[in-house]
Amino acid sequence: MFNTLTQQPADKILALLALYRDDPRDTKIDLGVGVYKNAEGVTPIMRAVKEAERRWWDAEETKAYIGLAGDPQFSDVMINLVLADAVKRNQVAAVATPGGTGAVRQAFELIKMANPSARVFVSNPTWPNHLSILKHLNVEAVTYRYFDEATGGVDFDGMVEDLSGAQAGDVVLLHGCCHNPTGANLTLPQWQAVVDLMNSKGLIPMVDIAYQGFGDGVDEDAAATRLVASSCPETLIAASCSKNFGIYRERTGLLVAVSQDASAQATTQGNLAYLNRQNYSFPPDHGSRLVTLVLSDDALRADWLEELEATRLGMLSLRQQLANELRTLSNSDRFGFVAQHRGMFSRLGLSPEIVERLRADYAIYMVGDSRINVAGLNAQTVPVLARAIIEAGG
Ligand code: PLP
Ligand code: TYF
Repeated sequence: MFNTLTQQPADKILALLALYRDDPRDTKIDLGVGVYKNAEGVTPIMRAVKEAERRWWDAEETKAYIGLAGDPQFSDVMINLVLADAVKRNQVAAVATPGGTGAVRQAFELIKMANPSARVFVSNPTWPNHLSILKHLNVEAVTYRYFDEATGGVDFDGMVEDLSGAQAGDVVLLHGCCHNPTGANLTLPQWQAVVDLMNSKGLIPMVDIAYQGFGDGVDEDAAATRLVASSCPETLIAASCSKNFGIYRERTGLLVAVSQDASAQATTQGNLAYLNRQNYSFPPDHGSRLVTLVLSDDALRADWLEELEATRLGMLSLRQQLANELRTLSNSDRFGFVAQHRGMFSRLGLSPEIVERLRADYAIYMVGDSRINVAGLNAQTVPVLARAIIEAGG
């Protein structure tokens, strides 16, 4: 049986990890996979998370199963974090999932169950896993224009024109904040225009929010998601705790389905639980427990917010420094978008040849589309990157 299998295409982001690891040069710089690193290159366990873990070690009395949806308290604290008071709790169905990826995967499955002919509109570009999961599930993906190569910003007119070609019942996948891989984001008035367009055409929004707190602040980064959920008849949300709680390997996420019609909630909740059961029965508990403990304890929550804010400001300052260096070295403002982008990523707009030259000649690793992870830099390596970009012809 196994000999009928053929090799699957590698994940280009994850493949970079191995290349970087095997590079013997001690000056190498890793700007690849989207994992936060501090100035020492360490992905820290956040203080509040560590403390919650300590407390839980003492408090935990059993490891018996919980329920198909995970702990309802986790859903409550996360719904509160993402949606605040944008909608009423009885409009919301939610289940814990293994990471944001698990939520994305099951959101697509739910779409397919509810409407097998729905297409999913995705930004060009988007996180590669969106496309590969849709393909795996045999759900048609249609790209809409998003990134404007010329300005490093959003091609909003192109986006609206392409979404106007969607049909009632199609789904529009939007990144709630900190767009991956470009770093370019809609303004709130643009979000409002997209909401109006979706509502006028009967399109269903799906928001993937994986970097809440990494852009402009915890509430600011959720503002678009809240606007969508409170304005559209139905909204799907895939939320990840990997980045903002730094618990990547714990696999912690939440799939949310919001409906303005509360009578739909029980059936939707049942279908989300059904999907958990088909895929893995019970979602993992440990990461979601830590998130629940942090968010429901005033002191832990305050400490988490403080550390997250420091993380966010650190990345912003690296952006500003990089934009400044590039302005000086290029004697132009053509990289000014680096300071405007938000989140971990910026797409620099370099050709694949230049990206390859940076790897081969300078030991600087970025994704082939010239996406950099800003958190892979520090104050000392920013000038090194800027000089290399200009020398390599960027
Ligand atoms: N969605 C986007 C856009 C992402 O960048 C990520 C990556 O980390 C995820 C979802 C899900 O991440 P995880 O499954 O690690 O929570
Ligand atoms: O885009 C990134 O780098 C992160 C991490 O299959 C990631 O979202 C990358 C690839 C992948 C899962 C997560």
